[in-house]
Amino acid sequence: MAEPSSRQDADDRRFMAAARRLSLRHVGLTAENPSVGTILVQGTGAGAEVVGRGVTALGGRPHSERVALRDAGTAARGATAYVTLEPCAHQGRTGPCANALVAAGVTRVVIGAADPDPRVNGRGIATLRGAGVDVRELFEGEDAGRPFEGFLSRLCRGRPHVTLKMAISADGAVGRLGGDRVGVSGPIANRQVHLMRAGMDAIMVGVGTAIADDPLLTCRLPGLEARSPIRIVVDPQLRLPLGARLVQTADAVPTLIATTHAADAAADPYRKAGCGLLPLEGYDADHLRAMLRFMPSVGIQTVMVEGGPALANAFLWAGQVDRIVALRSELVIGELGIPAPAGVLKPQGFRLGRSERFGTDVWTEWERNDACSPGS
Ligand code: AOF
Ligand code: ZN
Repeated sequence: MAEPSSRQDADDRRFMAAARRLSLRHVGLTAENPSVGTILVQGTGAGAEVVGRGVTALGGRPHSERVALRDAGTAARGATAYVTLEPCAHQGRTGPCANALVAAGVTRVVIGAADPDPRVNGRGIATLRGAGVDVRELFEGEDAGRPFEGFLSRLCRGRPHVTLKMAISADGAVGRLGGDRVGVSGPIANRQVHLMRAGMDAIMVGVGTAIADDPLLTCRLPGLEARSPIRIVVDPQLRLPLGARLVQTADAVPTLIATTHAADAAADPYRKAGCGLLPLEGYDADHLRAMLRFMPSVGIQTVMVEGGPALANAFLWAGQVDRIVALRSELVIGELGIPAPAGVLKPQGFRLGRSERFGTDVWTEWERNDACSPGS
């Protein structure tokens, strides 16, 4: 394979970035399948023309390549395909995408990430190369695997991708003891949190937070209400009141309770109210890991842990956090402040990722050092 010229390299990065943006449209809406983007381009440089676009369809099928090929029709012949994940090589409900690209006459394929699915895992690339297609593996960039990090985590670690989000006051607190709920972060940052919720399969809180705050944990952005993720309350001893808003709205928004009493009669009233029960053997690191390993079987590949500090600490201790989102506000809570976990204030084993300002709050992301790689 020849090294790409600098003109070609610039085209490749430009169109891969475009394919990645396109793939974001269906994040969280393709079931266990990753949301992939494909862009078909004729020509290069100033003469480059996009002739087809595709994103993995709602529910996960058809795959993005097929959507893009259909969009392009005969214009796919001689085109370059930019695909954010290695085209598949297996006979699923539709034929392999690698073969479909070859059959359509695509002559060059630029791939944004390897597919660790054992049915693919390099076979898509081998099929393309075997048919004489020029393949470039462009497995780089901060965000290469981000649109399908849940899928990568399921395959590489056998558990969902876990984001721990905590809002922290200027004096290092996450709330106030006793009294009323304090809004640590402001309205602009809170809307970003709702947007993040919309892209998650599940959102999780500990029972202490569920009792203290009586939260709804839904996405309440106009037009995105239907994107509320599954809500999970970690409640080993079933302390969540049946009158809690989470239980009361379980018919409308899927709600799971992770408890050691999942199979007991004590869980029946929750079941009757529409909650699902997740088996949890206990509250130590091994039990949390086992709970997470169970989640992909119920369609959960991404989880946001929203607190409180006890659950956050349990996840950090168990080494089950992939991204920390620390939201620092200017609020001062004072002496009744509940201290933020040290592992969130000074993350160990994480590197600094994105940082943004929303209103007066600073949103900082930390990425696990040994994150699942899109190139493996
Ligand atoms: C692609 N393009 O847009 C996506 C792919 O059950 P199936 O047959 O739909 O296959 C699911 C697997 O296909 C999934 O685990 C992942 O490896 C790949 N997803 N592949 O060529 C796509 N979404
Ligand atoms: Zn495919």
